[in-house]
Amino acid sequence: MRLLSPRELADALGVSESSLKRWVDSGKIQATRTDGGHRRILLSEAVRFIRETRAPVARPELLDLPEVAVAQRRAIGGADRLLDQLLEGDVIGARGWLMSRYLAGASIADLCDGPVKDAMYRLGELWKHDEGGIFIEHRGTDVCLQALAQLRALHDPPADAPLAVGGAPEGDPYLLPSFMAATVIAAAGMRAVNLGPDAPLTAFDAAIQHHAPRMMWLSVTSPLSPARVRTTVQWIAGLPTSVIPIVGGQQSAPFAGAHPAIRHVRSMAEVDALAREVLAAPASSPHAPAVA
Ligand code: B12
Repeated sequence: MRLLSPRELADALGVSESSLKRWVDSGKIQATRTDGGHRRILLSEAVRFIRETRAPVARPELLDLPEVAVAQRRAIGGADRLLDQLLEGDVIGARGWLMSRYLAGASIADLCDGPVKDAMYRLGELWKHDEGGIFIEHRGTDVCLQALAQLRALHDPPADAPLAVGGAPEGDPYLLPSFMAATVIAAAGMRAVNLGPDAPLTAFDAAIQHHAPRMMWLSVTSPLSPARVRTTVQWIAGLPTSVIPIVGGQQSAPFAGAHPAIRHVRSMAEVDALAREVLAAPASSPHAPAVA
């Protein structure tokens, strides 16, 4: 991740270098020192500071966020603007829109549960009766993924952080919900391995064996037959008790109450809360199962 000098961050924020150095020396901004004793600030730390203090960013391009400058020039706009950007395939616009909201303090979970989900639902409603809709839906999905990937890249949990694996079941083509879960989990501080869409249970088995995760998420958007639900529930029941199984998504209702180990949740805010719960629990402690 990029390291900034106090001068670079000061210029980006439109403050003096001496103020910036004072904030570093008083601990408001964490910094490391080079061999020569110069202060260096991780981009993720600069972003944390901006979010927490609501500091305006005068020159976002100096933080490698030129799309935020574009969003500022366009005065960001409300949720309708995001929908327009998805409909037009405007990656720069959507990245700037989301990053601006994030810098202004919105959490990734709230952005996913709110404006991104709303825009994708509205896009689906606009295009569901049209042949061209499939193209628009795929492109809108890709624009969202690119914007979320930029937010995910700001979070780099340590190599020894607890890990979660997840994805969407075999035959389920939906990319966005599982990527959102991975992004929210990484932002909470866990490592996340996203198997993506169309992942057979054997792929989950291999990932669980390889990574020994503390959490597993299953994102169900395409309806599953009752027989598939039964098989999947049995598979979840056979997981090591050290793994918390979370199931969510538009077509996940049949999993609610299907087994005491399953945590059936509806939103990315709940995924965020569960990830933070795992991070707060000691590695060896058994996780009390709960049913929503
Ligand atoms: C993009 C899209 C597609 C794209 C997918 C591209 C891709 N690779 O991802 C394509 C074109 C492939 C597609 C295909 C189809 N689609 Co489609 N699609 C959509 C659309 C517009 C957006 C989906 C999306 O990304 N939503 C955004 C996400 C973020 O919302 P979400 O899934 O609800 O996730 C939120 C929560 O549910 C929760 N959550 C989700 N997962 C998880 C997981 C965990 C662990 C947790 C805790 C929470 C959680 O958090 C998220 C954020 O709040 C939706 C509209 C809609 N209402 O969603 C239709 C929609 C889902 N599709 C629909 C249909 C009908 C189809 C097709 C059958 C069309 C056809 N005739 O072929 C096919 C079926 C594909 C299949 N094999 O199942 C219908 C489904 C109707 C129904 N209820 O059954 C919808 C609702 C459109 C509509 N209004 O009619 N689709």
